[in-house]
Amino acid sequence: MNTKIKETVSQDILLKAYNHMMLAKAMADIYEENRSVCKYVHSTSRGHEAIQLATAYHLKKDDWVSPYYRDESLLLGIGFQPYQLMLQLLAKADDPFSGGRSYYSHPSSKDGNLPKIIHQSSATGMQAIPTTGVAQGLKYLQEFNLKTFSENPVVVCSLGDNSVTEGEVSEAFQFAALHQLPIIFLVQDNEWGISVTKEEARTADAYEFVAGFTGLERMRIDGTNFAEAFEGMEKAFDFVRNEQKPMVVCAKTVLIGHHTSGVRREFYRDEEDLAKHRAKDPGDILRNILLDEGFDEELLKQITKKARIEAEEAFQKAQSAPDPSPESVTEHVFAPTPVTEETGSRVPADANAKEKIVMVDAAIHAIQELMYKHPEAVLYGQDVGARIGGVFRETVTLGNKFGAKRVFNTAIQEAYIIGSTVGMSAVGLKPIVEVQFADYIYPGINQLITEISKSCYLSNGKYPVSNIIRVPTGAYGGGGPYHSGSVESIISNIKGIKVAYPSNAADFKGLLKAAYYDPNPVVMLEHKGLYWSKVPGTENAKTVEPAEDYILPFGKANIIKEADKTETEKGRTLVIVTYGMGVYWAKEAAKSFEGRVEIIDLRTLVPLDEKLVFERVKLHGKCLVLTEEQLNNSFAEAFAHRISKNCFKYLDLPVETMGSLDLPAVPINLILEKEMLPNADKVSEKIKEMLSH
Ligand SMILES: Cc1ncc(C[n+]2csc(CCOP(=O)(O)OP(=O)(O)O)c2C)c(N)n1
Ligand SMILES: [Mg+2]
Repeated sequence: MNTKIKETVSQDILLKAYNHMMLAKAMADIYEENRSVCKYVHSTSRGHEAIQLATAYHLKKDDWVSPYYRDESLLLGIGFQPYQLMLQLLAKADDPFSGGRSYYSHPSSKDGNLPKIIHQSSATGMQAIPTTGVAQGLKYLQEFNLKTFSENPVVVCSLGDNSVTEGEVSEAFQFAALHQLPIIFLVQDNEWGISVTKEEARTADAYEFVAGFTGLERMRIDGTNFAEAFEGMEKAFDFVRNEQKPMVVCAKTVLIGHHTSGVRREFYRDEEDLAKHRAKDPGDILRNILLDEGFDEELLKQITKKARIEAEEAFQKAQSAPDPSPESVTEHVFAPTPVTEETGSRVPADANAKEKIVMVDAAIHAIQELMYKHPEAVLYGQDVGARIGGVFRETVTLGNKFGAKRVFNTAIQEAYIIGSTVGMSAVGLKPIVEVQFADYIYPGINQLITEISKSCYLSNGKYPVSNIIRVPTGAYGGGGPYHSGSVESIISNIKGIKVAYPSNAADFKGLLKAAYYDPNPVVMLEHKGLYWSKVPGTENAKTVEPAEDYILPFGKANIIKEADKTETEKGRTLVIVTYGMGVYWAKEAAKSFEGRVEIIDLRTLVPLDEKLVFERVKLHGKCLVLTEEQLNNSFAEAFAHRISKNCFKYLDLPVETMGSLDLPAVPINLILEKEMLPNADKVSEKIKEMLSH
């Protein structure tokens, strides 16, 4: 008898684990025996069962967990039924996680009785930042008493050994350590990353690797021995739950199954390696523990038999479950927003409000009003804190007003800044974050595409990510190649993200309010040249400040300047469709063509007010789409094509486009910059050419 085990792990738990292990094994066997039925790629947990169950049994309903794609045992352990998991295996309509959209063991759950699970992508390591964002959010909820928990919640982020070498994982470790977040990073180390060996991938395992992250506790566990793993995880959970501090648990496991159903072990593993791994089968180890504990061999046989029957029945039932309907394919790209109408006072009646404000102040005032009203609003990014209030002073005064817990600086970690909003949003907070320059959004684009944009769709509507990502953008006179770029084509090409591009203070304030109440992710592109109307010709970016209640829905373009009706009737007018700085170039250029130019400011690029644009293009028969971006393969070109297709019969000319020269960057020299970018004169030339047809 192993008294040590008896003291710490009850026999009930040992038996429960054996049941679950046999169930996981039976499921894996059945999938292998039915490869033609299980046609979608899947991984199983064979070899990893012990550490996964040991983790699962410590998770409580207020906890959060991000299971890895190999974590089916963890899912069984927290209470999902084989039938539910198999619905995802076979991509059926009732798959509780994704409605038949994602792979096996890619869960997301809001079930009130179980630990919560945010959307899980397949990108190895990329879950570390969103999951750390959950821990960041839970800490904030508790600090501000926005939610009370009977026990401190714990977050678990499950990772494979090979995913730890991804750069983003270090951003998560860094943030969790620095802010002392209640998270366990569970690394399941089977020493393989598909066919890449540990020798090819790393100089140290996760335990050694994290030694330099001061404040990140660490522990090693034999993840194949359930009793040891249970004891270890008990310590880890106790520590994180009570101390509210982060920890890395490095659990050694073996890989007994295939990497996936498609990438099979015999492709890259020899018998010697397989035998070494099989010798530590967690099922066999637990069986021996149970026999040591005095359990009857016959009982263990019965458990195995029962598990097989249960798994077979679930598999039969799952096969006959209905497939998703074809129409469901377009559901849940976005969650519905409550903001659909322009409401409130854009131009308040009182005299004081008559003074015009610059766009950057509209941003600050809008955020301030929101933060006073909503304690769940949090603002963070590089240099946005009280000390400087943003390198463009675009958050100035906010740090002092709301304190360092609600407005704070981060390290230079664009992936973390953007990706953490997934977790913050999941726990009910509203993160407003900032990337310092559009040119530096690229390290964060992975999170935007891989995690944020797909979360609502692949969780079948359960986890839309509600955030605002502020991105100062565009050229403003000698800013140079890494501080003048535009990114709207890249951002608006990501499905599942909304994109605003305001051109003046009033629009900015109204759109920021709409973004706040929108349950979906929003990128606010904020032109640096318009922030203070310092660039000549942009004075009209200043407006009277709308009242606090003013809100401007996305997807409503604005006719900034109308053409003369009589000129239009004669077929002598054109419409310029533009946004951001383009609005001011167009306005200036239009001055030389009195009554003959209409200007539409799109205000948001996603959603896009195609209806208004098509209507006006049909009326004028001539259209120029004007952008600051390099033109080839741009948003502007794509939109011009859609305008052509929809308005073809009404056009006098092909839809024209104008943008920057197709160069890799905006050069710093002012002469070169001017040569590259559009301006009012260039637009004027274009108008002349188009109107002369
Ligand atoms: C970002 C990313 N790159 C590559 C892949 C393809 N891929 C899937 S699993 C895997 C190996 C992961 O190894 P590890 O994290 O150790 O997990 P294990 O399969 O060993 O449990 C790779 C490279 C991916 N899913 N995501
Ligand atoms: Mg591995």
